Amino acid sequence: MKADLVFTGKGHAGTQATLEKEFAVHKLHEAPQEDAFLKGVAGKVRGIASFGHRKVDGKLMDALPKLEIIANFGVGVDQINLDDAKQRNIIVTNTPDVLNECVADTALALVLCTLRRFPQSDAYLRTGAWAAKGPYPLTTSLGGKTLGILGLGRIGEAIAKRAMACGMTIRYHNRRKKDSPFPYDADPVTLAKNSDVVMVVTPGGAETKNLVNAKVLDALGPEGFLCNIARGSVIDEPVLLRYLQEKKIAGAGLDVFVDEPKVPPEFFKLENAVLFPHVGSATVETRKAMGDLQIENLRLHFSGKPVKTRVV
Ligand code: 8YV
Repeated sequence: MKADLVFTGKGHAGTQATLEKEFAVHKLHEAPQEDAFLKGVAGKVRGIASFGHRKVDGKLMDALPKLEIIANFGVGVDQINLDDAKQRNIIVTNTPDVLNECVADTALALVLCTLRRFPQSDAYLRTGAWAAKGPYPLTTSLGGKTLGILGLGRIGEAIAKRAMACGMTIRYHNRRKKDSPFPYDADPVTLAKNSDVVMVVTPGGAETKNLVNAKVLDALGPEGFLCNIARGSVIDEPVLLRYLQEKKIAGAGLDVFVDEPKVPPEFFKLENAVLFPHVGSATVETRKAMGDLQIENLRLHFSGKPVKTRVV
């Protein structure tokens, strides 16, 4: 007998195809009427495979009283209410580590593109400006600059390694000081003050909401750059937009936004921002590895074994 699973969104095609072969899958995101859908499957669903931004909260958990496990596609689990899961003894898994290198590659690309303005210089050539106006204006080097990592975990360490290869110096802030060779700053404002580029790598969720606010951007200053590979919610987005418009910081490189895939169109007009459509982990290899880990956790759980990467 196949165990019954709910998908919360459209996600990685190969992963979803495998899950559909091995489990009896019910697609919440395709239901014309969520309440009726949930009532129809409530008696049998034992697992959720979470894809995308759909909230998985106590209300959804209570609508599925036989729920045992929520397996997330992704390392970030901010769309899942972990306290609600814990209270109900529901296991939550994620997909850590397999995406570290790819996300760190994207983070370094953001730094390179933001400081060196490579996307803008590509557009300069394509629109004929090189021939018409002469060379692209000079930009600024990575070498000799300080990268302040806000959230030095495994992804942050992989970013540090790459940035050091470009001649950057590393410092960091975490809630707790780590056993790390890099200098520690006690709060985000001090980190921003001591850095040329701040890279946000914290988890999302309530605890980090608007952690990067006007005070942090003031400390970064008009020569400073901000990059975000974490979650849009960590930065006060309207404040960041204003600081970029008014050139109160030098520039920003953003892979994540508050209300994805919607990005405030005012960002599109900025010459001093580089915008990626949340491609941090988006390679064929890494997305397959993430899906394989999500599937493995579900297989292990439903064959009575402990899961591999448990969050709660
Ligand atoms: C993915 C991510 O974009 O792992 C995460 O937390 O943000 C990314 O790797 C996302 O999970 C795909 O839906």
